[in-house]
Amino acid sequence: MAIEQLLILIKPDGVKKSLTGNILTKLSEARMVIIGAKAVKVSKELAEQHYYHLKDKPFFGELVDYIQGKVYGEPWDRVLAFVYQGEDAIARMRKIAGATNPEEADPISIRGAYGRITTKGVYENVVHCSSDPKEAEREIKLWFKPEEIVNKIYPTKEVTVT
Ligand code: DAT
Repeated sequence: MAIEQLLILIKPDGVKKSLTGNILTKLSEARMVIIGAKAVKVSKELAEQHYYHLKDKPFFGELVDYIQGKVYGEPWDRVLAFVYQGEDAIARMRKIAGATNPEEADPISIRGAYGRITTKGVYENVVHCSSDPKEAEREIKLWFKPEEIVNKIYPTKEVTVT
């Protein structure tokens, strides 16, 4: 089994709804190690780079505004960013996060429990969760400087959580 790292973002809707504690509790069920954590006021450039793969979608502009927290304004216009590490971390964390569409997500997943679709059709799905190892590597580099990551043990050594 592979030791993986991934980026998790608690998006501005999660911050505004005071869901940080609930989300971290649900994620902790996977027994992963947090190796990076910070609050980020997201620039347009960072938002566009993060969602570059969706740039041709009709909802791209709204998505960029959403991750920047523009609809919420101060003091909710920020995300909480985490790098988690653990065995099969990506698949396991995506299961806890739930499907991208909050209306299709398992009701006990984070997105199923707390997400919604706005009247403009944007999925406000509370968290971002890297989808595969390549994306995870790109996203971690985009959101974190190397010195902000603690004990980066990649890809061979296992971390034991007791
Ligand atoms: P994920 O975040 O599950 O990896 P993604 O990268 O394809 O999914 O999508 C990024 C975000 O874009 C997602 O969190 C919500 C939004 N989104 C995706 N598909 C959408 C759609 N069809 N309509 C509205 N928003 C969508």
